[in-house]
Amino acid sequence: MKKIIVGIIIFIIIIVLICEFTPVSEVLDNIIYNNYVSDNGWLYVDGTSIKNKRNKNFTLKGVSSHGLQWYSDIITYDNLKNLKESWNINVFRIAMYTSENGYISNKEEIKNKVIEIANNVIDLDMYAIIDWHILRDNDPNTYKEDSKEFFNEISNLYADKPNVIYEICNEPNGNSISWDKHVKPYAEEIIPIIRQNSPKSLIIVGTPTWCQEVNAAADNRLDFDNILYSCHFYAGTHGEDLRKNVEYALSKGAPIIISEWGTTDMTGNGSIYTDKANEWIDFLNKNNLSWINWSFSNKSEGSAIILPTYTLINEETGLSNDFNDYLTDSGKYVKNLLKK
Ligand code: IDC
Repeated sequence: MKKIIVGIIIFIIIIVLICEFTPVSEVLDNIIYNNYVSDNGWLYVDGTSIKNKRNKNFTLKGVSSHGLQWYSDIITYDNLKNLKESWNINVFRIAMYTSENGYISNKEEIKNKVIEIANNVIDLDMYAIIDWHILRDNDPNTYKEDSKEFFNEISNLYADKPNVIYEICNEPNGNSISWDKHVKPYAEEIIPIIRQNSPKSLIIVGTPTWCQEVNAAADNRLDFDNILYSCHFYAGTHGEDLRKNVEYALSKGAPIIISEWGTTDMTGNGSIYTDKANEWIDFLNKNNLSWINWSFSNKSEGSAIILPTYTLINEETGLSNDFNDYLTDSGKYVKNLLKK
């Protein structure tokens, strides 16, 4: 009896201490509900915020795959479960490159990888972003017909899954590619196809100049609900100017998501910029922006989360099979952010 009373008192003290720092409703919410799809359901956009099915603000935080054509082997069910349990991610982004030997040149195999990973993410009760990862192909209209076909099939497959979020063009880029003339018209064709199958799904739309022109999107918004415009940054390259663009977009009422960011410069390689990344993270926290880090891969490059020495056959070699034992500087930094 005595033990129970002491236990209750300690519990109350802990709750009171937590409440000192966070609004009570938020604390209660975190105790009662989980941070995953079962308790948050279909997400929707309200003003510039993402909200859950209980109409509370919701933040997606997680990591992105590298190109599926190169680094999909390590995206196993066990590793995704590990990311959920030891990193607290609630979203995993599936980066399906269109060019560079990606989807366009190997449709069936790459599509099957997307489906396999998405199914695992869904089984694990997390959100999955299916990313049509344009990059070297500059203009989302380059493979527009393929995009229509792909999103029609995928949104039909996942029509009743609140887990799945569609990102319809990673990073439009190139001097001649503009929001008004290229990206917006493309989005106006793709969004209705997805929504016809899955009316409530969240859709992320990339902005020109590798997702830096959120201001252009904010000045000429899409006429659909539940759209997020994406901003991407690499801490070593992008700073105050890009944050100003985001602030401008938010001030105009455009909802923003950081669907990709890296701790390095924009090449994805080299050392990590901790101080500059910290400035960004403060900014994201202040504005309650959702983010996804690049990349969950073991490629030998600074932005990769895992060292190249990690492989899946370690059980046979007697070495650890837990990727947490092979984190790069970037991996350690990002894990720490997610654990907070
Ligand atoms: C980079 C990868 C690199 C790969 C290259 C292919 O890190 O290993 O060789 O793509 O083109 C982006 C892109 C993302 C880039 C990343 C780093 O969305 O695909 O990945 N980056 O350059 N935008 C800004 C940076």
